[in-house]
Amino acid sequence: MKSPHNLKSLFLYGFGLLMAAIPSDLATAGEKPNILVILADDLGYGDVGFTGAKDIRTPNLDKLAANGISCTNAYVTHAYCGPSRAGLITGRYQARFGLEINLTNSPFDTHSGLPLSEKTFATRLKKANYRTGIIGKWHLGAAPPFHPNERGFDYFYGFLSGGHSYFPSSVTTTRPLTTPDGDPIYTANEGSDLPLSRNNKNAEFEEYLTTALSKDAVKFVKKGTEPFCLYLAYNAPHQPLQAPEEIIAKYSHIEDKNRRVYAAIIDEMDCGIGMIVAALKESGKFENTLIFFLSDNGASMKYGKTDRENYSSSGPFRDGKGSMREGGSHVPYIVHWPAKLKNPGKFDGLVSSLDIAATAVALGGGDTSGEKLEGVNLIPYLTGETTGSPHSALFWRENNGKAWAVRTENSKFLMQSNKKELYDMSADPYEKNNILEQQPERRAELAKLWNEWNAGNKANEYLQAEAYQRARLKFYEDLRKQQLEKAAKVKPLQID
Ligand SMILES: [Ca+2]
Repeated sequence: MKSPHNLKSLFLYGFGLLMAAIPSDLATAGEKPNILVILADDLGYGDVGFTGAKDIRTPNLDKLAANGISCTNAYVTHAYCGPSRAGLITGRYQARFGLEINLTNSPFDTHSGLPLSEKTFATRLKKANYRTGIIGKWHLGAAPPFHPNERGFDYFYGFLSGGHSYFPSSVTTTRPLTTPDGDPIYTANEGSDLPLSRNNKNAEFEEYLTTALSKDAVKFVKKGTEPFCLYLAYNAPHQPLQAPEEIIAKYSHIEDKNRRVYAAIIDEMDCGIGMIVAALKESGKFENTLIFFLSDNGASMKYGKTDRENYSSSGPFRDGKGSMREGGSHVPYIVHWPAKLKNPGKFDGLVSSLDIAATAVALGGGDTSGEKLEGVNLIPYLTGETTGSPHSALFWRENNGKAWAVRTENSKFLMQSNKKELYDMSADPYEKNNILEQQPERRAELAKLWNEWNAGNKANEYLQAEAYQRARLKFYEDLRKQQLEKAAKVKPLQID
């Protein structure tokens, strides 16, 4: 800032300093915004109206995008579920605390969950008297110490595992370990057919899951007058491909049967979001509720192949879930807050899922103790008060660096399947022309940024859920075999 040269500017300068000294939370004293974070699961970049979908209808999301800010260069911190959620909920790169895999869904594994050294944004806001809730998918450890109620959430309705079936009829309380043919079942989604929970108890589950979650969110946002923070983590449109017949019928114009169901799953999520918006309006809370909407990773498709696992679309981007290319982590991202974001539009600076915690904690006057938040309060950027990009660079690292990426506003350098790629993101945002050989200086600059970032990271400390479950089932199988062998050797008992 230049120093003032006359009396008038001195006055303005002094006034500016005074204003700058007032924390943003005091500026809205008594009116802290409600925070609503809506997370979709495996939603493809191109599968909502506001990012270009023509065959899937999302009028409620499109309205939020049109009346809020649609961030066009927004990313999650990992190209698949668990680590992405760990980054989002803590506001810190998950490699800082060694979490680079999907955690086990086992309620008996007290060693696998979001590290207790980390604080969630709910923990931080709860200290500022927010009423906090999570509805939907947790996926950050299923054993008691990691339960959402222990991680800053006053309220929980949903499931602890990485996925869930959509219809109540799929729920079972028996846990088959083999198929009817006797093949062992090793599934990463163990828990997907368990009953839903409300806090620590089994809860009702009587209708299509997305609708049940939306209705519960409606109740949550309507309740009370204190500020709330709700993390609504839909499992939609993650597999399994299940949707109500009457919604699927709305998509008869889609030829592909699977995409028709996929469209219906998204449709039902959009309807739910419409219900929640209506509830916020009815209770007079809509104006001062800051809504984020994004997906936890890109479109679910078989990596490196063109066939799409759930018939989702990454829009213009290459690849999908799991990839270091744009389709893996470049996500639809809305920020909507009528009270403050008065000029709707698009924002093209680099935005991260890490920014949700930073923004919420800054606005809510939340607790900032403990590990440092790595995101940025987006609001000054979105109002235009601050110009430029919230981040100069964003980083990715998978499985101790077997794949990695760094993106600046103009460039991206990545490695996966042992191949490196370099792109000019200004001229080539869809990563079509690898310029690795032509631009060694650009490559060196990006490598330097990534190495500096990575110096603060830890090696992954956890076992991938599927590997963990396979080992666990084998452990029980082996014990069982030993016991059967032992039993076979026991001589018939004779009493006298
Ligand atoms: Ca996901």
